Amino acid sequence: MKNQQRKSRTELRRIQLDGLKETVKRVYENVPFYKNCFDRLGITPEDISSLEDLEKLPFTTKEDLRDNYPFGLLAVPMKDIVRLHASSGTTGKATVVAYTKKDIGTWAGLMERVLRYCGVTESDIIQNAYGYGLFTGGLGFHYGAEKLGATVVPISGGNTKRQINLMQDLGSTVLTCTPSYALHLAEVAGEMKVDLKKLPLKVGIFGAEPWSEKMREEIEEKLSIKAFDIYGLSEVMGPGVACECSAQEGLHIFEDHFIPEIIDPKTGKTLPPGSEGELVLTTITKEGLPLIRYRTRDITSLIEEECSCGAVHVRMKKIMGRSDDMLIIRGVNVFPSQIESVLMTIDELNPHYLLVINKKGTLDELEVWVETAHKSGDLSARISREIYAVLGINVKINLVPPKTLKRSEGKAVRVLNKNEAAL
Ligand code: DLL
Repeated sequence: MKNQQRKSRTELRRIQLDGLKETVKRVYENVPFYKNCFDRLGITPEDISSLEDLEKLPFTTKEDLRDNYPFGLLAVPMKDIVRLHASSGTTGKATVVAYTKKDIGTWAGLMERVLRYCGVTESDIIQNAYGYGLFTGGLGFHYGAEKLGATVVPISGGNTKRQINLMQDLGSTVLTCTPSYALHLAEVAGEMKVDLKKLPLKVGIFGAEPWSEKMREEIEEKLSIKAFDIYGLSEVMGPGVACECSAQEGLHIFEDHFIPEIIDPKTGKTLPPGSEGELVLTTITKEGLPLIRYRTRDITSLIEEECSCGAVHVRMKKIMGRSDDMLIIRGVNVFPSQIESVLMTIDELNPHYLLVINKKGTLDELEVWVETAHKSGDLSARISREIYAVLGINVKINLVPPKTLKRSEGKAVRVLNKNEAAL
């Protein structure tokens, strides 16, 4: 087994090198932006003769995509593009991503693989509650489900009561949506007196936003399912860049299509194996919008050891958050998902929270708004103690009645920066 895996990794590295060389040549010849970047660094495609040479190549950032909006980074003529998507872009202009027919086929193949990793078969009925439209979640899952031969219910996000009625009527066995929406569905089912545990639902595939292990437990308990984590981003493909296998000890990055690296987000230097840092991805099979060393801003680390599932693809740890979502509270770096982990250990709380940043003098103060059925001063003190014990920061707790905080149908908004809101 060990030998076999080593052989497969050698084979994988060969596939990666071929794909890398081809991609570098493709962008050099077809994308003026890359030609200019390479020329400035004095590199030509011939300089790439091993995977280690990847480090010589320039990074691509979201800024670069914005500067070349909408079609400046395409490596094929527009007539070869069959589909466009766009990433939401909460700040500034959205970015547009484009796919050739072959890219759509590759993506569907990756999503079929995701579904198989999560134990989904052609006999399953997949209720796809990711948003359909410019967001990649809905159509990404849709095409993968059809390629697998499962039955897909293209309900999209929202319409929560209808989701629950259909789930009962059709007997959906798989739910795909953001983890925050899965919790909202469970809550509304409760109001409708529908016992989700009695339904045939057995698997959920959740992603598009950070979610803690505690949130997984909560979802698995409330919906009586096994919950898998899926990762992806529009620029690189959409969902289907990485996903958990049955072992659920990290997400396998599909290395036959993407080469991962971990860098120090401040210096841009590649970090030693196992270090935590920013995930950088290079696409090696894409035609329409190939990207060299794309800086995802997502913080994780790679797990180099072999996985018990037998797959050769390297794993990454669950994404804690994005470097641009990281809060710095009195010098301590905190991701919203770390606060979520603490909140979800406290039985009296509902799994709905909002972090509010306030400037007090020159220092940032963090308020944690969280829902609870029982409002008591003692509880606030306890939560704040637990957060201090785990994260070493003092926060102000604001307990609010159930159903006060806004529910999400897609990606949840977890942080409100009052300093920015006031500008
Ligand atoms: O969210 C693609 C997707 C759809 C992934 C459905 C999974 C399921 P974007 O809208 O471009 O694409 O957002 C990408 O979302 O850089 C991460 O910051 C975050 N993200 C995606 N999946 C996860 C995850 C889709 N499993 C951005 N855990 C990424 C944590 C995630 N963050």
